[in-house]
Amino acid sequence: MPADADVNKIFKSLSINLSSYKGKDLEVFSPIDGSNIASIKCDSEKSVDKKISNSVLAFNEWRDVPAPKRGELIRLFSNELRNNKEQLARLVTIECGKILEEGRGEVQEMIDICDFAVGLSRQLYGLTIASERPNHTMQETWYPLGVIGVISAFNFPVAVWAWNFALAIVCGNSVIWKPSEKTPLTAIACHEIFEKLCKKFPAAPKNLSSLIIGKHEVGEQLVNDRRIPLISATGSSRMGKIVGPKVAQRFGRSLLELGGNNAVIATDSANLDIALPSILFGAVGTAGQRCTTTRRVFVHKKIHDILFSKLKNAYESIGKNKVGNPLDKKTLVGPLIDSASFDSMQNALKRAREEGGKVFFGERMTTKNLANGYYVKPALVSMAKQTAIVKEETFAPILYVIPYSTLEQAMEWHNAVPQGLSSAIFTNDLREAEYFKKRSDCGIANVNIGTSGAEIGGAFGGEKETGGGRESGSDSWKYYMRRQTSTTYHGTKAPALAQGINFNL
Ligand code: UN1
Repeated sequence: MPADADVNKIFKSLSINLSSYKGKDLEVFSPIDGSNIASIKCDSEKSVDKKISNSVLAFNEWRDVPAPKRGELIRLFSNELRNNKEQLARLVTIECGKILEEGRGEVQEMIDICDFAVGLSRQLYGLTIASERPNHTMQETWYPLGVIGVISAFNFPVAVWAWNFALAIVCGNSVIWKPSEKTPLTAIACHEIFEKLCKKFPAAPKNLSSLIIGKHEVGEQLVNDRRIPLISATGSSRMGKIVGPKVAQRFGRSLLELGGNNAVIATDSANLDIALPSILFGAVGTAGQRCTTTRRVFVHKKIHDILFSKLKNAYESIGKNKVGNPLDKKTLVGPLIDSASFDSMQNALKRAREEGGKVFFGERMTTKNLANGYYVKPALVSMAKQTAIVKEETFAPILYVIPYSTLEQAMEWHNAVPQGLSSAIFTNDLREAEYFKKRSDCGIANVNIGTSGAEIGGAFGGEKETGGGRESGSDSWKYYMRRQTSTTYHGTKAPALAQGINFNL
């Protein structure tokens, strides 16, 4: 079926009428075959402004709805996601090109964070703190923040939004979402499913969720608007370097989840049956377009040749049989998002060769009937050392493999990149594992598990140019609330002053 007919069928089965979104501003293409799947209207400066005002009104009502009731709305939303998992997964695949199995994983990630948020809605705990003064009660309470702006990227078009959305909503906020201009359709689908639900949920105010479609200008408008106390943005470090300071300038908060240049260290005690599949999924899964993708492997020189030859065999067979239409069951690697992404991959491989690397595979493949899709054989690059190109994040399936002699040296190379998102060690040696966790400068440090595919229960994010934000599980919900300390006096005489200060007439 042509991709646009497939998209129309999905929206029909979701009972979503796309007509109010149709327009001439934004052409949406499927990376599967480069075909045009929709023409969409963009928001104007005026309509964005109106949506922000409406979102403030929604917040003013929603903040007073009891948190467990807010959780009930998210529980109903997760039911809708469960019921429509297959259609949504297919839409994710058609719009961003990841294989259907990973499209399903993405929808599952939304369901999981909704479940987490439902439980959280009864656990937004504060503290009671011992006061130094008699008859004083000191408390710390969390209150909702306001309108939360979410800017999401094409590679996880709905899951990362859901991490922010589900938590922000149970915390009592309203949300404005600006999805990537490459993936507006999945955003429209999720937003509309939520909208329909809100209409049947009397406690939900109008415009609890708002969607803004457009290019970077509309994103910038959100970033600069003082009515939005938190901007949560996912994308490149280049984007984060613009967003972070702009939000800070108006004393807003930002939650940034930016680039990664994630590495694996394979020590001489590594179990290769564990290391090999983990490195492969991390490096070629989602066609190398995850922020957690494995981009560098430091291999102990004793096992370098054997691991490299196993990797090479695996890459060869993936390149031969497993790259293709992401809707086909046997495919493991779908297309790159677009031609610009292909060009940046080829450019990186050229630089890798110039810097002394030996490049295997990485070339474009033409796939029957999909001539306008950018399909590549994932590239494997043997490097003697970590050169300049290895330190850059190229958002494509390129894996640099570098031998090392001591773990200290590998650790130093590991940390010598601007980004600090995810990392992993493969070892059977407890001391090496603990040393690695202590020294890795990343937000995520795994042992005998690859760099990508984190569960929602942990806090997700990283240090340095990854932006420092933490989304999803653990106590990330605190980003979406403001903390208030309150001391109450319940004595009968004039209250004592703190620090024992006397101030008597
Ligand atoms: C991203 O690429 O922006 O850990 C998010 C993972 C996924 C999320 C990736 N759960 O790979």
